[in-house]
Amino acid sequence: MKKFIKSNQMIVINLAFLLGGIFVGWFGYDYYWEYKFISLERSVESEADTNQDSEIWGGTSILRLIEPFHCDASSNLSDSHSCKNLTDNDYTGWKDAGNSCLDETFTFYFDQTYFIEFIVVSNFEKASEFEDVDKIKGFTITYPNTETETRHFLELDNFEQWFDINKLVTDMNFEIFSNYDSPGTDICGLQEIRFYGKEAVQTTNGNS
Ligand SMILES: [Ca+2]
Ligand SMILES: [Ca+2]
Repeated sequence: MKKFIKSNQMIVINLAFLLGGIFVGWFGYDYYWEYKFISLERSVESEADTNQDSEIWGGTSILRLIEPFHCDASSNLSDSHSCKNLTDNDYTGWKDAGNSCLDETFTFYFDQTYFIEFIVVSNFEKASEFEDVDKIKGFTITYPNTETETRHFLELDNFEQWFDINKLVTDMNFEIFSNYDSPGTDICGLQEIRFYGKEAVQTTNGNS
């Protein structure tokens, strides 16, 4: 072995440098990415802190599904088609008493004030039910405690449709002003409205 090293001294030295280089390079690369990852984590953390400070409402609470405790509808086809079906997370839905949805309203009441970020509205998901009813097209939402009104339109499909709200809400009133009219029926329906938001906790915003 000694004889081999001696006679191939240059090759052995070069080989040693080469292996050493690969070793240093490998660990250096690892260390570099670990460093990048930790820096990234820190910057995300500090950004989250900044966001929390700048949010006046809902700064400490978590975005979640908010369920209204009560609703009223201007009409419903029967007790088994009431507006309660709009928030039961099931295929059941609300159906009106035969006005093709025009001028129909429903109001949802919450147990306290929430910061509602967005709502998700679904027509009947089951194709047979979807085909059977008139569908909502244009609707306004009013917020009785603020007298604000927003205007929205549903697409004619049975996928979930999202609408930004970003308002403090204690109750919400929906009024339908246009529809997608299916031939052969005057009954209009909707499967679900889900509300996502946070508890409206006013943070001290660093002023305490
Ligand atoms: Ca439902
Ligand atoms: Ca119709």
